[in-house]
Amino acid sequence: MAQILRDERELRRVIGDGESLPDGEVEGLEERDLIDLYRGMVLLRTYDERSLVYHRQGRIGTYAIFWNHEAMQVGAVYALERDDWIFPSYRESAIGLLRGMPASTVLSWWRGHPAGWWNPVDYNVASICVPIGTHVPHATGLAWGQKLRGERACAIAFFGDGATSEGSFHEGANFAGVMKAPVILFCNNNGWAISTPLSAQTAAETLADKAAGYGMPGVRVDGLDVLAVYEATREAVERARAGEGPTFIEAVSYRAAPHATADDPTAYIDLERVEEEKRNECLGRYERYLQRLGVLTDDAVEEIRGEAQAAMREGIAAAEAEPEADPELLFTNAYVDPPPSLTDG
Ligand SMILES: Cc1ncc(C[n+]2csc(CCOP(=O)(O)OP(=O)(O)O)c2C)c(N)n1
Ligand SMILES: [Mg+2]
Repeated sequence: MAQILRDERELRRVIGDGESLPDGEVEGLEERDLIDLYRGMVLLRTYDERSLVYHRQGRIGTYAIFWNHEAMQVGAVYALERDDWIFPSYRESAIGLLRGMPASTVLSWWRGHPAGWWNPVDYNVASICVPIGTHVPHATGLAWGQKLRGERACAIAFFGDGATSEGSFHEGANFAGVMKAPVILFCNNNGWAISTPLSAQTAAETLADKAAGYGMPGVRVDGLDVLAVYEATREAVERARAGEGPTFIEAVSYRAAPHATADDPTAYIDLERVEEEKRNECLGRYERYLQRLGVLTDDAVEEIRGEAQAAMREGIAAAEAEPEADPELLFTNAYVDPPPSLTDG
C-alpha cells in the first residue's frame, strides 16, 4: 500500500529512499509486473534521450522532452487494459509505444510526416493533442459513449498543470462528473506551463482540490514514483468500471528538462532545484528500488536497455526511409469545397 506523507499534503508514495523513508509494495504486482514496468520506463527514457539527439542532428523537428515524466506515463498505462482509451498531449507523444506502436510512427510525427498519424482504433490511443486541454472533453465523451453502450472500457486523458486553467478542462471535467463518465483525468503537474510557474497558474492550494467542484475524488501522488502512480490509477480504473464515475489524479513533479527543444529555461527556472530533481529522477529511483528488492540483475538491465536502443535505431531508420510527403496532402482533408486560391493554377 502507498503511504501518505504528512508534510506533503496527501502525496502518495510507495518507493522509499533507501534510508529513512521505507519501501512499500503494491498488492497484486508480481515480479514479472515490476520488470514490465521497468521495461516500459527504459523504452520511454531511451525514446526521449535519443529524440533529443535526433533533434540536435536535424533529423526531427521541435520536440517536447518528457524526461522524468516516464513514471507517470508507464505507471498509469500499466493500470489500464488494452481496450481502454488513452488521450495523450504532446508531453505523452510516445505513449503509444507502450501499446506496441513502432517508434518510427512517433518519430515521423515529430518529423511532420503523414506516416506519424495512426488510426486511433489500432491502439486505442487518440491523436497527440497539442492545443492545451481540448482532448479532455474528447476523452470524457468517448468514455461516456462506452458507458452508454454498456462497454467495460474506460478512458484516460493526460494533461499538464497549465491545462487546468483552460476552459476545455473545466467543461470536460464538469461533464464527466455530471454524466459519471468512466474517465480518469490525469494531471501531470510538473510545476511549469512553459515559463509560467504553478503559483501564477492557480490560487488553489493543490490542483487535486479542483476535483471537489466537479463531484469527483482528487488524488495526489508522487509523479516520480511509478508504483504509486500505478496504484492510484488502478483505483481510479476500478471506480470507473464500477460505475462510480471519474477521478482526478494530480501527479506531482518538478520539470527537470526544458519545456521543449525551442525553450531555454535558464531564463526562469530554479536551476538548483532542477539539479536536485535530476539526482532523484524516476527511472534511477525505480531501478534502485528493484535492486533493493533483489529482482533486477545487471544482465536484465543490459538486455532491456539494448532492446530499447535497437527499437530506436530501427525507428529512425524506418522514419527516414519514408518517401517524401506530397505537400498537397496538407489540403487533402481540410476543405469539402476547396477555395479557388487552392485549386486554380
Ligand atoms: C490552447 C493553447 N494555448 C496555448 C498553447 C501554447 N502552449 C503550448 S505548451 C503550453 C504550456 C502547457 O503547460 P502544461 O499544461 O503545464 O503542460 P506541460 O507542457 O508542462 O506538460 C502552452 C501555453 C497551446 N498549445 N494551446
Ligand atoms: Mg506543466
